[in-house]
Amino acid sequence: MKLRLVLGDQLSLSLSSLRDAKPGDDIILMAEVHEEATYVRHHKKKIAFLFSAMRHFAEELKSLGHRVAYVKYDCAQNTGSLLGEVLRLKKAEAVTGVILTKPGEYRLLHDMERWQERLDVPVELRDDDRFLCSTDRFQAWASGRKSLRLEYFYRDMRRDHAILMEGDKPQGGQWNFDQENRKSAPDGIEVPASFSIEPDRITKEVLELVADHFSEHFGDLHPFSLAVTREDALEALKQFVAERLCKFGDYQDAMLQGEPWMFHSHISFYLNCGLLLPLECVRAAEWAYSQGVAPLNSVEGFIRQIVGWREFIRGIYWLFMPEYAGLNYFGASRDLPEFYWNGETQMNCLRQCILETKANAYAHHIQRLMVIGNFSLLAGLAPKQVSDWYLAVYADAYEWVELPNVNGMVLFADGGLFASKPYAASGAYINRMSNYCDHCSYSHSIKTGEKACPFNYLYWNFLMQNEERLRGNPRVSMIYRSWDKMSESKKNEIRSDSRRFLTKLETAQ
Ligand code: FAD
Ligand code: DLZ
Ligand code: SF4
Repeated sequence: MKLRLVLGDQLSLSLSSLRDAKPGDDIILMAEVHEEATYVRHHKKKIAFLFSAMRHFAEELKSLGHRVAYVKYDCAQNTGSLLGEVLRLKKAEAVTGVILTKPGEYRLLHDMERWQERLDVPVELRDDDRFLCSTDRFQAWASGRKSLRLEYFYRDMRRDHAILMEGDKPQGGQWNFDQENRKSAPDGIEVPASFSIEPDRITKEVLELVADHFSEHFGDLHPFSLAVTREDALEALKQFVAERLCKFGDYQDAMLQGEPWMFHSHISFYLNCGLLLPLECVRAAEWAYSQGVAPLNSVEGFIRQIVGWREFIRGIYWLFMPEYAGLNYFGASRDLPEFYWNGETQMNCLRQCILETKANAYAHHIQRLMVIGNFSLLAGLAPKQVSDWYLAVYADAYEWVELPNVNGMVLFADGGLFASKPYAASGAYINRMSNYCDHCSYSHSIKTGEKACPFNYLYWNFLMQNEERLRGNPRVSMIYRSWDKMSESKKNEIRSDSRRFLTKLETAQ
């Protein structure tokens, strides 16, 4: 009898470790364990989502005739670790081998590669083939290239999988419609509600467990309305395609006060734990284009996120780990401000994005990148602290996808392995893409002084502090020409405003 372990983010019937499982022959182990639930202090909603999705998946496996050993978090015999649970089950059953699918995080893979030393039966570690690009394929694509740029990778993926293609040409005559995807949203625009579903009996039980055991963790547990089964995750995808995909492209970068979900898909939770698979989401969007349900700029934009960014980011993670986690190109070292945990800041954009994160365990891409990420970069926050925060607070966060977004895209801690320049921006960008500034006690149009938007002076301060590393970058050098033309008194104001702001940030800790 083989013991097949299924992790919390491996909830797919097509999982490689389940592929040859015959109902009745083997035993499938799923375990809610202290080690995984606390290696960062995950958002309460993230834990509830995963535990409930795991319990529902176990029920589905049982209904297909499989034998499942499911260990609940509060089971008295629970050892608290995955290996502990494998050893315990092995002791109780006549296990002749252990079959695993490689996990999505390096720390756990590193552990599992040593499990053989602790187990006296063969341990088989299979690739996770729920992605469109294997780690070997990415390595081959990357090898010998001077720079790793999404665009070329993305085109190869479109060709490889015949996605939005007409023969060997992209549909619509161009690969990328990003230029058409940068509109701000008018006040009062109607945003269709995100998918939501009432907790069932299993979810209610999990919510109680999380409230009892994880009360110290960040985030609001209630209301809880995420899908926790494949069937409902497919409904969420269907609803996005029918109701929001048509405007996804236009408003992809837009932010509005009180509208956390906008026209995004909200499927990352489901994709990353395996309830949805990437190609089915892509085909659903292609279908919408073919039926005239959504325009090409939306469909291409959405598909680029999935077959482009999502696969590319994963490739980067496995290519550069474990060194990638320790990179710190700018030597940033400031502690994470307390307001990242409670939203208590006068900066309205940050307050909004953090409070929405606390409520939903979700923020959309531009909130993560251009508000919270931009601030983390300009304020020189320590990369490890920033990435631990992102890993904890979002229900879709696993290190393979979180870390390159943080260390590469947001903090440029990798020195530009795949981004050509840091995504640094002043308050003008946030004002252009949102209405947050209308509700802020700072003014985006004032550049220095007490009333000035802190992004304005922190932006120049960041460029000044990191001049040695950035002036030679062809995409930033023009900005330094503006800096060179600035008067000395203006530069001094920027320096002293930044010092005052950053000192206050530190003393508020
Ligand atoms: P949509 O905007 O509707 O996009 C569709 C899908 O494309 C997403 O569900 C996701 O699977 C994929 N996608 C889009 N952008 C990216 C990207 N940059 N990297 C990888 N996949 C992408 N995404 C995660 O899934 N987990 C994370 O932990 C995570 N951390 C992030 C941290 C930072 C600092 C930044 C800037 C981005 C991060 N992202 C992460 C990427 C992106 O913000 C989320 O995938 C997206 O907000 C999820 O919401 P959605 O499903 O509504 O996405
Ligand atoms: C994120 C998470 C949490 C909170 N809890 C569990 C758990 O109790 N049991 C489990 O098998 N997986 C859990 N996970 C997901 C794992 O952390 C994830 O599989 C690894 O980080 C690899 O991506
Ligand atoms: Fe954010 Fe500055 Fe606008 Fe305030 S003024 S909301 S701090 S960008």
